[in-house]
Amino acid sequence: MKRVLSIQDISCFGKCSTTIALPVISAMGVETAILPTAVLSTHTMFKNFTCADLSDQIAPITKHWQDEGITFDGIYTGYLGSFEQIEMVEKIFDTFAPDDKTLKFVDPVMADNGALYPAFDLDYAKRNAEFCGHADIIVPNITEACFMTDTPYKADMNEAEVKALLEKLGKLGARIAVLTGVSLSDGMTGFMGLDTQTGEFLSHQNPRIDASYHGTGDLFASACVGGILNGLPWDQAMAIASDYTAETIAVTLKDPKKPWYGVNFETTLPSLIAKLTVAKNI
Ligand code: PXL
Repeated sequence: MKRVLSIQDISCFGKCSTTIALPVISAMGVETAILPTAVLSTHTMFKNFTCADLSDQIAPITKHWQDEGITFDGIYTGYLGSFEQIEMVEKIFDTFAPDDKTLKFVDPVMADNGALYPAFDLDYAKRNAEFCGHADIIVPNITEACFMTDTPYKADMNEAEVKALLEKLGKLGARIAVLTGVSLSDGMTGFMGLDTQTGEFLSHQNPRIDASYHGTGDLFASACVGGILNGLPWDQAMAIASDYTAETIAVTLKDPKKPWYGVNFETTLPSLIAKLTVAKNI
């Protein structure tokens, strides 16, 4: 069984980051270890959330893993809280992913809809850009990509603009640069990625649903990581992840008791596994 390490916060209530990565990747048949970077009472869309930074736990935890000879087939990072934590994760890459056998998958969570999240500033975005250079695959949304590449933000970029942004992202150093939240035609949304080794652009679109839910970026990224560690090519893993995320948003919207703080990803997990099974048997 493949084994992945997910490095991000635990938002105890609210469905995002670790509380999505752990169930989704595990359900895809990949052993999932976690390194929590902070514990929050809820995610940051709630008011008055508590937050305990766990930076001082990172070195002792990873030292213990080293002593135990623990290894990973992939490392997936999401929401990180500080410059210090980015530096710690770079060291974890050096220690636990010293060669290109271990997948380094970075979702540089820090912004959306044209704005940085309140905890972050432009210097943090630049630091994240440098960090992305250490990854194999990066999956920023358009806002994050713009902040990392000094590109003016535009909500609706056309295909040529998306490709130009991907070229700039590719120069950060990751082999595969993927932009999420890309709309290539009216009423559709999805991703477009660039394989910097072949120069090939690949994209996938789903019907756009006008609802914005917390945690859907984490859902997409987690399903991508699960698919890739199941041996699927990155673009196929991402197409399945994109279909799963779109289906989950649609199902959530139909729920009369739908929670405002997150999506019903639990309901659609069987469908994700079915998509994965079909893809693996082709
Ligand atoms: O879904 C990304 C995410 C993860 N963790 C925390 C967040 C966010 C997005 O805002 O606040 C704590």
